[in-house]
Amino acid sequence: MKTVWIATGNPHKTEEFAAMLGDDVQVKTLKDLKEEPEITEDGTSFEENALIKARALHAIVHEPVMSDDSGLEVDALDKAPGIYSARFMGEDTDYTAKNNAILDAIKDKKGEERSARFVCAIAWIEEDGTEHVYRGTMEGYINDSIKGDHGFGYDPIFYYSPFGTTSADVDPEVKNSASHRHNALVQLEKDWSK
Ligand code: ITT
Repeated sequence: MKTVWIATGNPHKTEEFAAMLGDDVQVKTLKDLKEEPEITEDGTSFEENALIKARALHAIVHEPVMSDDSGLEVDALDKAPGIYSARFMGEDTDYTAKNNAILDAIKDKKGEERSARFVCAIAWIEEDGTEHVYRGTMEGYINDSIKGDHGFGYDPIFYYSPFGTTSADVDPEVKNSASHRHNALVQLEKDWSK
């Protein structure tokens, strides 16, 4: 059975990769290493950070590696939190506080002024070191309140028009069929199955 490593500690991401790669691929993550490497995400773009994570793991396992760097861009906040989405207000701050801070920061903005998007860069490094990077987005708005119990992170404040509600307020399969991660994975899948 083929093994693909995912350079992540985030179980939500691992689940989406595993579903896309199918049953004949064994998925391993940073959690399967004897010791997790310290990875400093000091790139200036989602793509750079995705490559930093994938290269760090590829240097250890020398097998195919994939990684995901993602986040929320709020246009009224100059695209913040962007690549700092996980670190915004501190890694250990809960998402109710982070989401409320964003709602508060743009409370005077209306309609189109509340535009935002989820962005996902996925890196794939083949066993021989060949590198690929893909970008997927999901365009929406910041809702006027927290809504929904599914998903993770910023889903409860991300209004997606085709859903008519937030990405936390629909079943995970529904979100995953339209998400930024899905849109990047679809591109990877085309090259993967070549
Ligand atoms: P790894 O680096 O270990 O993969 P991470 O969660 O730290 O996991 P990132 O550095 O890529 O990942 O940060 C992404 C953050 O962006 C994530 O923690 C969420 O806050 C947000 N985010 C990304 N995708 C999201 C989604 O589908 N729904 C809601 N929030 C999302």
